[in-house]
Amino acid sequence: KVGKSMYFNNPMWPGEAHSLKVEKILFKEKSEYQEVVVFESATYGKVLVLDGILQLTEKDECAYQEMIAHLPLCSIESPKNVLVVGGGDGGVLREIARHSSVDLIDICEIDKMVIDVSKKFFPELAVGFEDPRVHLHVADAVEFIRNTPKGKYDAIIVDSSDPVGPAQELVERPFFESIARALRPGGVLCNMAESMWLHTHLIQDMMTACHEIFKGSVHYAWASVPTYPSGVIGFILCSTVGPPVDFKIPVNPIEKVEGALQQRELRFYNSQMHRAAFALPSFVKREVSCL
Ligand code: AAT
Repeated sequence: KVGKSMYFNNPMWPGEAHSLKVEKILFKEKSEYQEVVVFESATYGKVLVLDGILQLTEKDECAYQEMIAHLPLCSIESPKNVLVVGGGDGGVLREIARHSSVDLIDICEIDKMVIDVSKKFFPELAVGFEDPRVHLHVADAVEFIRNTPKGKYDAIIVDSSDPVGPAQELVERPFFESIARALRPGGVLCNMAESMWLHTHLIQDMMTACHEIFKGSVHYAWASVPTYPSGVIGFILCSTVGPPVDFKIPVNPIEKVEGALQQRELRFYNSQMHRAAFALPSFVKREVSCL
């Protein structure tokens, strides 16, 4: 409501709601897939909401986008071909573009309205689309990955919404199987993987599937993002069989990149944060069996 707060409650986090004070609603429309809302908040800048779930705020988007992009890309030498699933706001593209070794950045986002809205209201994220290496595919990622040639990508980043609505299939086995096929030997996946405080069962299911499908390494990492439910977000990092990948050691540190691509300073990611992201609380180690 205008002048009041917007509450975010969802069956994904029953019994709790999160809220931000609304200064002004800037956009509200239903796309073919979901309800898209943008509002100006009192303390976190502009906010993007899809189907009543907060996707990003201007204040803390850096933490999520920088970590989901640089955790995988700094873990391998000279990544060249990268695919983003979801991520229609462009923030992850902006981060990938910092890597000068990258030649091709494909993005597969299902909802054109998210892209248009980001270009209008979130230019600091949508700037990612301006990089000439970016190729946009407006399509369902499940279909897109199924039709991707085997071994095409060095890295795939799944920046998708929570598994309700159009992203439901993105946490299921067949999707992980087609991702593993689309990666080259020793290629890497970084998948948004919810909150360790709220979703240990979902994390367990995703980790089990990934262990069976990706025969290289599989790890869980996390970062603080204050406006996501419970204030943290996790990532599953996997590699396919091939040259071994030790995700905990950033062999391709981003700090060494200089010049135009670094015009916007990194706000959250650095090599220490990379290493720290893999340290897990004892209860998570106990409750998620394959960590
Ligand atoms: N960059 C941070 C915001 C996101 S956006 C997630 C995107 O995934 C949305 O734009 C949505 O339209 C897109 N998406 C959902 N399903 C599909 C699909 N099947 N194929 C392609 N794109 C899809 C993520 C925020 C995470 C929130 C954590 N609580």
